[in-house]
Amino acid sequence: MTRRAPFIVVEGLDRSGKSTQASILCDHLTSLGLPVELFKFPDRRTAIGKMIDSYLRSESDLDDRAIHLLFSANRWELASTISSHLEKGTTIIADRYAFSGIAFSARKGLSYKWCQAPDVGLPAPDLTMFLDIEPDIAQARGGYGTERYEQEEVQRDVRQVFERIEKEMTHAGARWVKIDAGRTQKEVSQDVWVHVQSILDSVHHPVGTLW
Ligand code: T5A
Ligand code: NA
Repeated sequence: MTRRAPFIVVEGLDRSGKSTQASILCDHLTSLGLPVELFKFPDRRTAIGKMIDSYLRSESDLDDRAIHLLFSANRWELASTISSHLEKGTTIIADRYAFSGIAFSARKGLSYKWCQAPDVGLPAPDLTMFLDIEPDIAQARGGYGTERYEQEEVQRDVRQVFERIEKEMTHAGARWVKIDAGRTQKEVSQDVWVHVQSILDSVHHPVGTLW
């Protein structure tokens, strides 16, 4: 039987370097001959993703609950693809996941439990790496400020919700690590690799589910 592959999530505040690190990790695993697929949430290419993209670029407005459900639906669109890849031995890296969904919606005042509900049953990651950064350092990086949530005070609130998520996930036995993302790309990617290596051989059947 093919060994089930790990599901790795990279989370963090805006401009913490998630896409950069997810892609370095993907290249590293590929160079070792391991099959790997990179997913990015939101996936702006699907019909639902196009609505999300328009909302994020402030080209359209949506009720807070409606946009929350769209972000979740955008993950459900890919849920069975993720599970079947994992079962066939392909490692999945997700650049953001359901944790971003809770963090960005709960900061608007929606209840934490309500925010969790639509993602119940999604494939659960084997490892979540939270790239932590001071919002003012993130702001100094390229491109900040062009999209809806890219404001320092929003990011500070979001960071607080992520702290609650970390506590709850850790309490529930999930593997959640916080990485200081305010350092150089190389320092961060070295830490990422240490954490990934630590789970590569300890992934069990079947794929778990949130929450
Ligand atoms: N959202 C998302 C929700 O509200 N609900 C949800 O359910 C989900 C999934 C879009 C927004 O959607 C919200 C959260 C977001 O506000 P997105 O498409 O992931 O999410 O946003 P992006 O704009 O693509 O990505 P980010 O802004 O979050 O950036 P990354 O991926 O964290 O950072 P990255 O790697 O692109 O790097 C940013 C810049 O910094 C440089 C890079 O070269 C780049 O210029 N950089 C570094 N500079 C110095 N030192 C380092 N170590 C660096 N690493 C990268
Ligand atoms: Na990104």
